[in-house]
Amino acid sequence: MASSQKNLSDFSTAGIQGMGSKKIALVVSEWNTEVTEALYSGAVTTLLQMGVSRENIIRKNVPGSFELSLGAQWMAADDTVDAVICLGCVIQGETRHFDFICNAVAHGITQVGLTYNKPVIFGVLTTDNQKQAMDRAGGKHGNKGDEAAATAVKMLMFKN
Ligand code: DLZ
Repeated sequence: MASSQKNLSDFSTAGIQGMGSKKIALVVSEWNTEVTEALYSGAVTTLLQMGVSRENIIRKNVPGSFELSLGAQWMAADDTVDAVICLGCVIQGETRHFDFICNAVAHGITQVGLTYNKPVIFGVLTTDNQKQAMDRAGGKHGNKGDEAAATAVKMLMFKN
């Protein structure tokens, strides 16, 4: 289903418990900051709503989405971190850079989760333009940051 047909901020919190002791790392890309700051804001709000303590939410920035995988790996290697949320926004340009970055970050983030056996969440928007991104960063299609945070929590519930 396309994200235009599902509001990204529409999810159930039923049955969520035990998040007070969980430590969540957010790795945030500095490219397209208007979008990634909105994703970050949504993710933090959702984590707090789901019972994660403010002091257990940590943030690290990386220069661009390509660096999210390594940033996530450094966070996942910390035994005190229970889950990592990667937030980025890759917007289609005139060159094939878009494809290389999207493929690399999707593959890299997947690998980190499997290697460290903990949730490493793909909160990365891959859009044709800025408007599509803003529509998914708190706009008419909700907020990918909210969805990424809820996904991290649901995966932690699955594991426990
Ligand atoms: C170079 C680049 C380009 C063209 N576009 C984006 C983008 O839309 N979103 C993003 O997060 N990063 C972009 N980058 C930067 C790369 O992710 C990376 O930081 C640089 O290529 C340096 O490795």
